[in-house]
Amino acid sequence: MSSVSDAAEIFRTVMGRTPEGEWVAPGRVNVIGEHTDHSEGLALPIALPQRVVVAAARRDDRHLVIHSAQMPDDRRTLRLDELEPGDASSHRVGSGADSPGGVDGWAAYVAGVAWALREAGHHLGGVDIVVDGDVPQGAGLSSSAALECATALALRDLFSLAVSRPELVRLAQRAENDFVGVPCGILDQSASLLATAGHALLLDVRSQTSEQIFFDLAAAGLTLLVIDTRTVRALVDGEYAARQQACLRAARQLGLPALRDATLDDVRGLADAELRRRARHVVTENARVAETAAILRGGGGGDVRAIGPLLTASHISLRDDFEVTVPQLDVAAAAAVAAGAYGARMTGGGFGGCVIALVDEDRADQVAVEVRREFARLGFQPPTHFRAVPSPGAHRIG
Ligand code: GAF
Repeated sequence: MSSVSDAAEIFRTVMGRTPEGEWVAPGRVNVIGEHTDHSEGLALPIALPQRVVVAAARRDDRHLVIHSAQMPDDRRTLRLDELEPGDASSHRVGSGADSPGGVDGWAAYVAGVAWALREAGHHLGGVDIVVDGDVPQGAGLSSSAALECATALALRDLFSLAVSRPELVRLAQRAENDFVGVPCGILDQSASLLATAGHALLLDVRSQTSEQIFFDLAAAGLTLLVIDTRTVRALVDGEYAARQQACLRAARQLGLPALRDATLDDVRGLADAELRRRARHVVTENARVAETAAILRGGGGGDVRAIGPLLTASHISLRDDFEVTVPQLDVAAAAAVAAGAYGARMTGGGFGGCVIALVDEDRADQVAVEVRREFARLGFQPPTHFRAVPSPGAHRIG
């Protein structure tokens, strides 16, 4: 994979001119608050240093030309005015080598943002876009949201659109929900556009407000280890939607607007055992986010290590109540804790992807080695790891 700083150079090569600018948007890990966003709840993500970069320049016509450094043979040329969700072939220009496919796969995330902006009444023109990046794909680190958010910021700046970041968050989510067809909540786009360096973003989905909470693990001699189990995950396979629907159903049966409003007493009153488990996860997870935020703000005597047990409790709840883990995630979390992590949990939508572990900085590599050893013992493919440093949200770099 090429370095993200190559995007402008690739643009010059493939588009034959200089881009007007470059914009980056990060992937994320969610520290805690999983599967709460679709119940109007709380979440606490950080932005990662891994990011998507978009180099772009306006065109004289109304075409959207998109090239990906990762998929160089898959350049798309689309008609801006004909972008519509659901019909992958209708917006192609011609049928030559320039337009080998409709808006499916990676290009739909870019085209979807243009569509969502257009639908919201913003005036766009044609644009050449080159996409590059180093957010691992399919690892639950929000490479898709990063692509949407970098595109959104680029289009806003290029066409001087009067649209705030919170509006861009909603438009990027709309692109994913209604154009790409993935029923995600608003967590990932919020993290990518609203997070700031050195902070975790406390997101309150109901009130659509957020708070930057100082998150300086290094000062406490700690680090957040990300262990990529390299198990495939996809939100499109129906399990995500099934969980979302279960939460809506549980809220409806309780006569509440959303599970955000439920108490554990309410949950006990649900007749169906599976719905009870799903709802219990959401209710307890929201409480864990609030507790984590209080500790990080200094309410726990200032010791960040105190969030460890909350992370582990979150994982257990996602495993037993929400049932979105897979053996690799469970093994990685348990092995990290056994190796000395203060707490560990899966992060993201689940069904594969990554685990985060709160560890002493000087133990981090050893914890990774021990997780790897446990994977080898069980015949799982070797995991990879890196340290998550709370990084800036989407911004222009050139
Ligand atoms: C995925 C979704 F895209 C988010 O909206 C969120 O629901 C997350 O899974 C689970 O917390 O990343």
